Amino acid sequence: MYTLYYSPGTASMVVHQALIEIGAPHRLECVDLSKKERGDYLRLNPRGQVPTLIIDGTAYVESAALLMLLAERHPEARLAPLADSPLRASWYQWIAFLTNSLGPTYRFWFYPLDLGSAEHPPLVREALRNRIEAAWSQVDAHLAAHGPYMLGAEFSGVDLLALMYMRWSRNMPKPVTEWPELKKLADRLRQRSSWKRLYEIEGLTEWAE
Ligand SMILES: N[C@@H](CCC(=O)N[C@@H](CS)C(=O)NCC(=O)O)C(=O)O
Repeated sequence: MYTLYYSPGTASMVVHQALIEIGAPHRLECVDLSKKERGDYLRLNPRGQVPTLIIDGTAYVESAALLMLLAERHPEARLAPLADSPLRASWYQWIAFLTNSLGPTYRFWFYPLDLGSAEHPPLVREALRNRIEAAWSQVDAHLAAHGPYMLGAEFSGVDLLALMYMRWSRNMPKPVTEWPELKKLADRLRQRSSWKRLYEIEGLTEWAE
Protein backbone atom coordinates (compact mmCIF):
# COMPACT_ATOMS: atom_id res chain seq x y z
CA MET A 1 0.00 0.00 0.00
CA TYR A 2 1.42 3.36 -1.06
CA THR A 3 0.53 6.72 0.45
CA LEU A 4 0.68 9.71 -1.86
CA TYR A 5 0.79 13.25 -0.52
CA TYR A 6 -0.65 15.33 -3.31
CA SER A 7 -2.39 18.54 -4.23
CA PRO A 8 -4.80 18.74 -7.19
CA GLY A 9 -3.26 19.65 -10.54
CA THR A 10 0.31 19.91 -9.25
CA ALA A 11 3.54 17.93 -9.70
CA SER A 12 1.90 15.04 -7.86
CA MET A 13 -0.39 14.44 -10.86
CA VAL A 14 2.04 12.22 -12.70
CA VAL A 15 2.55 9.99 -9.68
CA HIS A 16 -1.16 9.82 -8.99
CA GLN A 17 -1.92 8.92 -12.61
CA ALA A 18 0.85 6.30 -12.61
CA LEU A 19 -0.70 4.68 -9.50
CA ILE A 20 -4.07 4.60 -11.28
CA GLU A 21 -2.54 3.16 -14.46
CA ILE A 22 -0.79 0.47 -12.43
CA GLY A 23 -3.87 -0.26 -10.34
CA ALA A 24 -1.71 -0.24 -7.22
CA PRO A 25 -3.57 0.15 -3.90
CA HIS A 26 -2.85 3.58 -2.48
CA ARG A 27 -4.04 6.06 0.09
CA LEU A 28 -4.22 9.77 -0.72
CA GLU A 29 -3.37 12.62 1.64
CA CYS A 30 -4.20 16.08 0.34
CA VAL A 31 -1.67 18.77 1.27
CA ASP A 32 -3.09 22.28 1.52
CA LEU A 33 -0.48 24.32 -0.35
CA SER A 34 -2.28 27.57 0.46
CA LYS A 35 -1.13 27.22 4.07
CA LYS A 36 2.36 28.57 4.70
CA GLU A 37 2.76 26.37 7.77
CA ARG A 38 3.20 22.76 6.69
CA GLY A 39 4.13 21.55 10.21
CA ASP A 40 4.59 17.80 10.37
CA TYR A 41 4.64 17.45 6.59
CA LEU A 42 8.12 19.03 6.55
CA ARG A 43 9.40 15.90 8.24
CA LEU A 44 8.38 13.92 5.16
CA ASN A 45 9.34 16.52 2.59
CA PRO A 46 11.73 19.20 3.96
CA ARG A 47 10.79 21.63 1.16
CA GLY A 48 7.09 21.24 1.96
CA GLN A 49 6.39 20.40 -1.68
CA VAL A 50 4.25 17.74 -3.29
CA PRO A 51 4.53 14.97 -4.26
CA THR A 52 5.77 12.72 -1.49
CA LEU A 53 5.26 8.98 -1.80
CA ILE A 54 5.50 6.69 1.20
CA ILE A 55 6.80 3.25 0.36
CA ASP A 56 7.14 0.72 3.16
CA GLY A 57 7.17 3.52 5.72
CA THR A 58 9.84 5.63 4.00
CA ALA A 59 9.12 8.97 2.29
CA TYR A 60 10.45 9.61 -1.22
CA VAL A 61 10.19 12.81 -3.24
CA GLU A 62 10.64 14.19 -6.78
CA SER A 63 7.91 13.46 -9.29
CA ALA A 64 10.09 12.07 -12.09
CA ALA A 65 11.99 9.80 -9.69
CA LEU A 66 8.71 8.52 -8.24
CA LEU A 67 7.39 7.81 -11.73
CA MET A 68 10.51 5.78 -12.57
CA LEU A 69 10.40 3.97 -9.25
CA LEU A 70 6.75 2.97 -9.72
CA ALA A 71 7.39 1.88 -13.31
CA GLU A 72 10.26 -0.34 -12.15
CA ARG A 73 8.35 -1.78 -9.20
CA HIS A 74 5.40 -2.70 -11.44
CA PRO A 75 6.89 -3.87 -14.75
CA GLU A 76 3.61 -5.56 -15.70
CA ALA A 77 2.00 -2.10 -16.12
CA ARG A 78 4.44 -1.39 -18.98
CA LEU A 79 5.05 2.22 -17.98
CA ALA A 80 8.70 1.55 -18.88
CA PRO A 81 10.07 -0.47 -21.78
CA LEU A 82 11.71 -3.71 -20.66
CA ALA A 83 15.24 -3.27 -19.31
CA ASP A 84 16.80 -4.99 -22.32
CA SER A 85 14.75 -3.04 -24.88
CA PRO A 86 16.57 -0.41 -26.94
CA LEU A 87 13.71 1.93 -26.00
CA ARG A 88 14.78 1.88 -22.37
CA ALA A 89 17.57 4.39 -23.10
CA SER A 90 15.07 6.74 -24.75
CA TRP A 91 12.78 6.34 -21.75
CA TYR A 92 15.52 7.59 -19.39
CA GLN A 93 16.53 10.28 -21.85
CA TRP A 94 13.07 11.79 -22.26
CA ILE A 95 12.20 11.63 -18.58
CA ALA A 96 15.46 13.46 -17.82
CA PHE A 97 14.86 15.92 -20.65
CA LEU A 98 11.34 16.80 -19.54
CA THR A 99 12.11 17.04 -15.86
CA ASN A 100 15.31 19.07 -16.38
CA SER A 101 14.24 21.44 -19.09
CA LEU A 102 10.61 21.98 -18.16
CA GLY A 103 10.34 21.21 -14.43
CA PRO A 104 12.52 24.00 -12.97
CA THR A 105 11.49 26.55 -15.62
CA TYR A 106 7.80 26.00 -14.95
CA ARG A 107 8.59 26.22 -11.24
CA PHE A 108 10.17 29.67 -11.76
CA TRP A 109 7.27 30.71 -14.00
CA PHE A 110 4.66 29.84 -11.37
CA TYR A 111 6.72 30.78 -8.28
CA PRO A 112 8.37 34.17 -8.96
CA LEU A 113 9.33 34.32 -5.27
CA ASP A 114 11.83 31.52 -5.95
CA LEU A 115 13.69 34.17 -7.96
CA GLY A 116 13.16 36.81 -5.32
CA SER A 117 10.26 38.93 -6.57
CA ALA A 118 6.50 38.85 -6.16
CA GLU A 119 6.12 39.27 -9.92
CA HIS A 120 8.69 38.65 -12.64
CA PRO A 121 10.21 41.66 -14.37
CA PRO A 122 9.15 41.52 -18.08
CA LEU A 123 12.60 40.37 -19.28
CA VAL A 124 12.67 37.42 -16.88
CA ARG A 125 9.13 36.46 -17.78
CA GLU A 126 10.05 36.56 -21.46
CA ALA A 127 13.18 34.47 -20.88
CA LEU A 128 11.25 31.81 -18.97
CA ARG A 129 8.55 31.75 -21.60
CA ASN A 130 11.17 31.34 -24.34
CA ARG A 131 12.84 28.45 -22.53
CA ILE A 132 9.55 26.63 -22.04
CA GLU A 133 8.52 27.16 -25.65
CA ALA A 134 11.94 26.07 -26.95
CA ALA A 135 11.64 22.81 -25.02
CA TRP A 136 8.14 22.20 -26.38
CA SER A 137 9.30 22.96 -29.93
CA GLN A 138 11.97 20.30 -29.53
CA VAL A 139 9.40 17.77 -28.30
CA ASP A 140 7.02 18.68 -31.12
CA ALA A 141 9.77 18.09 -33.72
CA HIS A 142 10.64 14.79 -32.02
CA LEU A 143 7.00 13.66 -32.17
CA ALA A 144 6.73 14.65 -35.85
CA ALA A 145 9.68 12.37 -36.62
CA HIS A 146 9.20 9.58 -34.08
CA GLY A 147 5.64 9.81 -32.65
CA PRO A 148 2.83 9.41 -32.04
CA TYR A 149 3.93 8.72 -28.43
CA MET A 150 7.15 9.96 -26.85
CA LEU A 151 8.76 6.56 -27.42
CA GLY A 152 7.16 5.95 -30.80
CA ALA A 153 4.40 3.41 -31.29
CA GLU A 154 3.94 2.49 -27.62
CA PHE A 155 2.49 4.50 -24.75
CA SER A 156 4.78 4.76 -21.70
CA GLY A 157 5.28 6.65 -18.44
CA VAL A 158 7.12 9.39 -20.34
CA ASP A 159 3.78 10.33 -21.86
CA LEU A 160 2.29 10.75 -18.38
CA LEU A 161 5.08 13.15 -17.43
CA ALA A 162 4.68 15.04 -20.71
CA LEU A 163 0.92 15.24 -20.18
CA MET A 164 1.27 16.85 -16.74
CA TYR A 165 3.72 19.43 -18.08
CA MET A 166 1.54 20.01 -21.14
CA ARG A 167 -1.44 20.78 -18.92
CA TRP A 168 0.52 23.44 -17.06
CA SER A 169 0.87 25.45 -20.28
CA ARG A 170 -2.88 25.88 -20.64
CA ASN A 171 -3.01 29.49 -19.41
CA MET A 172 0.40 30.49 -20.76
CA PRO A 173 0.85 32.81 -23.75
CA LYS A 174 1.40 29.78 -26.02
CA PRO A 175 -0.36 26.64 -24.76
CA VAL A 176 0.99 23.35 -26.10
CA THR A 177 -2.20 22.83 -28.11
CA GLU A 178 -0.79 25.40 -30.54
CA TRP A 179 1.90 22.93 -31.67
CA PRO A 180 0.36 20.35 -34.03
CA GLU A 181 2.08 17.21 -32.77
CA LEU A 182 1.81 18.17 -29.10
CA LYS A 183 -1.89 18.78 -29.58
CA LYS A 184 -2.29 15.32 -31.13
CA LEU A 185 -0.42 13.74 -28.24
CA ALA A 186 -2.42 15.68 -25.63
CA ASP A 187 -5.71 14.76 -27.30
CA ARG A 188 -4.74 11.11 -27.45
CA LEU A 189 -3.58 10.97 -23.82
CA ARG A 190 -6.60 12.85 -22.50
CA GLN A 191 -8.73 9.96 -23.72
CA ARG A 192 -7.12 7.57 -21.26
CA SER A 193 -9.38 6.32 -18.50
CA SER A 194 -6.63 7.02 -15.93
CA TRP A 195 -6.76 10.72 -16.88
CA LYS A 196 -10.53 10.83 -16.50
CA ARG A 197 -10.31 9.05 -13.14
CA LEU A 198 -7.56 11.42 -11.99
CA TYR A 199 -9.81 14.38 -12.85
CA GLU A 200 -12.70 12.91 -10.87
CA ILE A 201 -10.59 12.19 -7.80
CA GLU A 202 -8.67 15.48 -7.82
CA GLY A 203 -11.81 17.47 -8.68
CA LEU A 204 -10.22 19.02 -11.77
CA THR A 205 -12.16 20.54 -14.65
CA GLU A 206 -9.92 22.73 -16.84
CA TRP A 207 -8.19 21.13 -19.85
CA ALA A 208 -10.03 17.84 -19.38
CA GLU A 209 -10.12 16.91 -23.07
N1 LIG B 1 10.98 19.04 -8.44
C1 LIG B 1 9.79 18.81 -7.66
C2 LIG B 1 8.95 20.07 -7.70
C3 LIG B 1 7.75 19.94 -6.80
C4 LIG B 1 6.97 21.26 -6.72
O1 LIG B 1 7.45 22.33 -7.08
N2 LIG B 1 5.72 21.12 -6.25
C5 LIG B 1 4.88 22.30 -6.10
C6 LIG B 1 3.51 22.06 -6.70
S1 LIG B 1 3.59 21.85 -8.46
C7 LIG B 1 4.69 22.60 -4.64
O2 LIG B 1 4.69 21.72 -3.81
N3 LIG B 1 4.50 23.88 -4.33
C8 LIG B 1 4.28 24.36 -3.01
C9 LIG B 1 5.47 25.09 -2.47
O3 LIG B 1 6.53 25.11 -3.08
O4 LIG B 1 5.32 25.68 -1.40
C10 LIG B 1 9.03 17.60 -8.25
O5 LIG B 1 8.99 17.47 -9.48
O6 LIG B 1 8.50 16.80 -7.48
